[in-house]
Formats: sequence, structure tokens, C-alpha cells
Amino acid sequence: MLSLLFGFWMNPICKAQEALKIQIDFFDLRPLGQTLKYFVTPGFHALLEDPSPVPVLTLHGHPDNRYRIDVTSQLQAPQSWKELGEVEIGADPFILIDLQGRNQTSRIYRTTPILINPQPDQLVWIPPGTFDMGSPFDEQDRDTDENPMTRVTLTHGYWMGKYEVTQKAFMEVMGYNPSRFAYTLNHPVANVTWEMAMEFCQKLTTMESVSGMLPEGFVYRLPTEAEWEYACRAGTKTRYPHGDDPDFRLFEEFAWHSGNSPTGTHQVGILRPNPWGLYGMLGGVYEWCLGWHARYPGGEVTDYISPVDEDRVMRGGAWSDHPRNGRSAERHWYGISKSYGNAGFRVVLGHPYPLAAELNWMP
Ligand SMILES: [Ca+2]
Ligand SMILES: [Ca+2]
Repeated sequence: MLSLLFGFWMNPICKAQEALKIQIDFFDLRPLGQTLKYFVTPGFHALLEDPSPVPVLTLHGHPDNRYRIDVTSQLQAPQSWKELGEVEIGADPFILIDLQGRNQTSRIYRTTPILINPQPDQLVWIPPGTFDMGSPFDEQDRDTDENPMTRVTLTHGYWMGKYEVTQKAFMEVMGYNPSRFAYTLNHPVANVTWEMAMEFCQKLTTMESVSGMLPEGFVYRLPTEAEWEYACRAGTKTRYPHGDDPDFRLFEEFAWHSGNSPTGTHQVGILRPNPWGLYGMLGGVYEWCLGWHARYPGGEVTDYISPVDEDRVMRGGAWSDHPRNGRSAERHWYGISKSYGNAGFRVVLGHPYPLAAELNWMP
């Protein structure tokens, strides 16, 4: 009987990847969906008793993680590995059909983590993509700084903080708590200036880098305004991620605003998240962004960052605002050194922004 050798290798992984659990099963397409028996040898190779006409791999992993899958037919020849593809593990298992493996007598697979979410409880992967930034002229309650609508393509994915930065996180990095209303450590940090938020990101990057928790080539920083709105919209074009909500009835299920939170902030993560799993994007505290409150360019732009203008931009509305000021397209602004009880931020873990040098800022 012909034997078919399958296998997978896990590359050495760093501490940040300990939560990773990936398993590759091997299925036969004939009959559809029936699992073939396989045996895992001590060298992590799976030996199939029966040849599969087309190998099908099912990859289970932690959501947000991406892997490169390589294949070879000769384990002894290191040069023979060929890339089969890159996969991004979502909530459901990823099915990879290896058509080139049809009727092959030996197929050995290797997975290499490309991107591992270093803090799955705190960060959400935002994939690259294109969206329309701003609001259409007929959007209820819109302001004129939301036009012209601009089609923005983000060429890099990034992780975004699932929550606004909490007082606990801020204290751990900065050693003090600026929040005028210090309720609990799980409340969002407030009374933050743009400069303080920038310094937090820089210090956190250094700390995580030292402890080996930072994926290569990534830094903590503020989101650009485009990254913020793209993540907030989560593929939606309506006033809010949950719809147009003309009379704001649903808004309070997602956001702390002047109607349900007139006296200050609440702990993060209590209300419902947006479709991509981000909490408190709307309402709660305003979120400082990288860039300025400048007029949109219109047309189509890649990796947009707003040019120098008078004030720094912040997004999402706040606990002190009417829901009309908590729309996805709504823009707010403060001076660079201003801090208010509704001013906070959330982090992005992403590529260093190419134009960061133009921000002309040093801690
Ligand atoms: Ca917010
Ligand atoms: Ca406005």
C-alpha cells in the first residue's frame, strides 16, 4: 500500500506566542468531509495509511494570527520547501486545499507564524482594506469637516486596542494617573493630553520590546484618523456601526453619552462592541489620533494621515456629548497640550507610520 507522509512543524516560538494552539488535520475529499486516520510520529509528522487524492488541511488557531504554510516532498532537502500560501486564522478553522498535492506520494507541511497577537485579550486584528472616510451630504447631524468624502486604502493591517486605555494600563506604563475622576483602575484614563498619549505609546513600545512581546517591525502608537474610522466603521457606511439609528434609540447599547452617563466615565467593556469587537469606539472618552484636524483631500488616498493644521484630532465623541456627536464620521479637536475629563485614547500596534517624522514631536 502506498504511504503518504504528512507533517507539520512548529517553528520555535517566543513567549508571546504561548497561547497559540494550532492543529492541522488531514481530510480526504473522497468521501467528502470524512477524516482520514493518521498517526503523529515523535517528529511531528503524520503518516497516512491511505493516499489522499487531494490533501486538505484544516487549521485551527487563535483568531488574528497569520501563518505561512510551506510544503515539501523531501524532508531531507532544506532547499525544497515551497510556499503554499499565507493564511489568516479567523473564528472558524481555515481550510487549505493543496491541489498540487494530488496523487503525490509525500507531502510534508510546515507552518510559520507570521503575525501573532501578543495580547489577544487586549488587541483586535484590523485587516488592510479600503473604505470611504467622512460622511455623505445627506447624513443626519453631519458637520462640514466631514467632507469631501475620501476613499482611503490602508495597505497594512494593524492591531487595535479592544478598549480605551485604562487607568491601570496608563499607571503601569507612566507611573501616574492623570484622571481627574479616578473611579476604578478599569475606567478609561482621562485628562490625557496628546503629548501624554504619544509618550505612553513610546514607553509601552520600549517595555514590550525589552520583554520580547513585540512582533518584529511593530510599534505601539496612536491610530491615524483613517485607521480609527476604518476600524470604527467595521465595513459599515451608516451613521453608526449599528445602523443610522435616526432617533438614537440603539446608541446607548453601545456608547456612554450625555444621556446615559452625564457625570463621567464608566468601566471599559460593559456596553456592546462594534462588529469587529472593539468596545467604546463611540462615546466614553474622546480618542486622540495621529495627525491633525485638517480638511480631507477627497479622491483616493493611500495610508492617509492628515497634514499639519492648527489642532490635533480626536474621534468618537465622549460621555459628555449628545449621540449626534458620536457618529462614525464625527471629528473633534483639542490643542496638543490640552487635557479634559473626556480626553483619552486607545492604542494601535502597527507598522511605524512612514510620516511619523513629519509630526515633529519628541517626548
Ligand atoms: Ca471612546
Ligand atoms: Ca463635528
